[in-house]
Amino acid sequence: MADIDRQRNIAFVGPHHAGKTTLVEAVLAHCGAIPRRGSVIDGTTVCDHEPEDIAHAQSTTVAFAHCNCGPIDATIVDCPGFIDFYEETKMALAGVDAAVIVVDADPARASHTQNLVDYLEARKMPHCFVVNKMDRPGADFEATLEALQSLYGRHVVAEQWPIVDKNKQSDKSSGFCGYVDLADMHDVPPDLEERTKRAHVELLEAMADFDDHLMEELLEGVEPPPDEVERDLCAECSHDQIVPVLVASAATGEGVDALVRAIEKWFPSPAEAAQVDAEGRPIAADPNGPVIARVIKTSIHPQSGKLSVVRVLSGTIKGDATLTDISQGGEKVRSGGLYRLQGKKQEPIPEAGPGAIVAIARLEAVKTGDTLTSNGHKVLLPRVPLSEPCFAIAIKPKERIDEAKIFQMLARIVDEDPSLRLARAEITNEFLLLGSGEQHVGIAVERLGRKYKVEVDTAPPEIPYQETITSGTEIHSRYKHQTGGHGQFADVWLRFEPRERGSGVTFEEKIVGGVVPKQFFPAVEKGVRETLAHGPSGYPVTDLHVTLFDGQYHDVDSSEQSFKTAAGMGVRDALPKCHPVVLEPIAHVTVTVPTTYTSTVIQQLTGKRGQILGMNPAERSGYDAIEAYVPQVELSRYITELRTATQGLGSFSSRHERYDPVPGNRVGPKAAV
Ligand SMILES: Nc1nc2c(ncn2[C@@H]2O[C@H](COP(=O)(O)OP(=O)(O)OP(=O)(O)O)[C@@H](O)[C@H]2O)c(=O)[nH]1
Ligand SMILES: [Mg+2]
Repeated sequence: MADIDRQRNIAFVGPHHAGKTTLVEAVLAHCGAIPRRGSVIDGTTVCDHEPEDIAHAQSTTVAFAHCNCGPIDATIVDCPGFIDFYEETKMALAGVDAAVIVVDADPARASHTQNLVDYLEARKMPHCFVVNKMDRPGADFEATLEALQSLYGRHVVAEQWPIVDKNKQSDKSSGFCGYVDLADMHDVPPDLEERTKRAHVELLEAMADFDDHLMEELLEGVEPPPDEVERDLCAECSHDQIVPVLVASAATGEGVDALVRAIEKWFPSPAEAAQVDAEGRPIAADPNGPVIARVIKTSIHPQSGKLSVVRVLSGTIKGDATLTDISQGGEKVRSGGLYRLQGKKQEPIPEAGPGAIVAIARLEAVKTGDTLTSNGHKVLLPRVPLSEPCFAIAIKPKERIDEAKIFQMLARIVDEDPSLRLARAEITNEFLLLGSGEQHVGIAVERLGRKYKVEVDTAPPEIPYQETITSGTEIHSRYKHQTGGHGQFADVWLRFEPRERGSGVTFEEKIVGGVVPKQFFPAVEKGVRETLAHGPSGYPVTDLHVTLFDGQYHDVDSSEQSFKTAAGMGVRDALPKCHPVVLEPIAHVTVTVPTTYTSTVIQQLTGKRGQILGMNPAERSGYDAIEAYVPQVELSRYITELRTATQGLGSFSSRHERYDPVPGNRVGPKAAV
């Protein structure tokens, strides 16, 4: 068998805590890649190796492992299930040829995989389900299977049926002790004969939808020979026609042997999995062709530097290769070593051919998602569509250290994870870290502390309130100060008028007869504008027109400074007389949810003082897009609340729309905020 035919690249994906990392551990142990299984709780697994994974007893980033399953050389990508890390999972999926979706044996959680299934189906990526935690009391395979089928269609079909030993049932165990293979139907326990027979027929019927010969056999009542069933199953699974459902307990290891066989038989090798470039042109998996590789993950070690995990599509990369980063304008980059990853362990290898997932050291300019080629070969791979960040925190250094330094360190954290973003907030000028959720940015801040010893305080971003006036006034302001020699004198009359919302501050002078000399106009304007930066409640004042229309000066004592001071005093006097109000930013929000959650979301938005603009079927079928105006202050934790209310399936985007007066002027003065 050629090298490439022996390879399998599989992602383990699925909802948070379904047991992916534990199952990968069980597969590695079963295949002899590790001497014994570690545990997530003890922080001893191959894949949850980052300190943040261990601290939280969950995966916080994708991890890579490999093992030999019989003749097969499998690279397994263990993806984090927590929804905040979904963007990373999408990047990693761009490097594999098939996915194992691990789910809990609990029908109520079946819908948690909706996003993933839609994503895989849209890419026609072969996948199977593993119903895990079958050892748990109350584990319900049949109900879980039904839930999966009703959500994802009848081509999702059981390939195994769990065997439960009633004598082994306890308050700690369901008694799960094995499975019936529904393709070959060997050794069926008598009490399962009837149920598994039905399941066997369901499997064949689902497969027959894609196989005329099998359909004929079924119609004629002929039982197809087991090897034909096996062959069809492989063909249909590897073409993403059939989605087999398996059973397992990652905790006991039961079912892991069958999963390993499934990986070997049902999933395509890199040679069979079609790859295309950004223009849809096929890429041949040719070891002697030009190198074409995609960066699917970046990690940065403060001492040893950058490690870029790439999936090679074509060509052979050597340990000291010079590559071209097509995504970075053709920059030449030199490999600082080639490794295969077993969790955190880096195993040096001399070269990597098509189909390989390998780590390349010290490609400093290279980012996740980039296309690397040899000899400037101009091919660009399709970009993975990442969602815009929907959660932000403000970052403040704990100690008074250089902000530029923190920015630099954070930029390295963002370099590792392209779904994070750094920004400077308008108006408040705060330093923001944006990401896919509270945990996503929280873990990034933990990483910053650990890797670069930078401690920062975090807080919800300040709301950029503003103030405005609702009525006008005229004010007389005189500044006069006598100190020994030179005095200071300025006298101004200012008119204040409200302006349309969003029109900002305008200033004009209407001085007649030179009562205030021209050279002092800019000083008056400066005094006005500077003082308007902090209104009666402390927020910037906007949407008003100020006119300098009269005044007096003194030949000797008047100066720019005295006019500036007089103008500032005038503003301070005038504003409280103009019925000032606080303005809050209002966002235009679009929430996308499965239609079953539409009314829940509308209620939620209304509770947030939202004004519903309408709802329409979203681009994605079965989903609604609800549009509303919502005060920004109500949105700071909205993504978390939305996900809680929609089993993680809701998402939203928002943009600044306008400023509105805060009802009842309920916002406290800035100093108290
Ligand atoms: N009883 C039982 N517990 C399991 C099984 N598989 C995993 N667990 C436990 O479930 C918890 C979550 O397991 P993980 O392997 O971390 O799950 P995961 O899917 O990798 O979680 P994330 O990466 O955080 O999404 C751990 O406490 C495991 O010990 C199983 O088959 N049976
Ligand atoms: Mg995990």
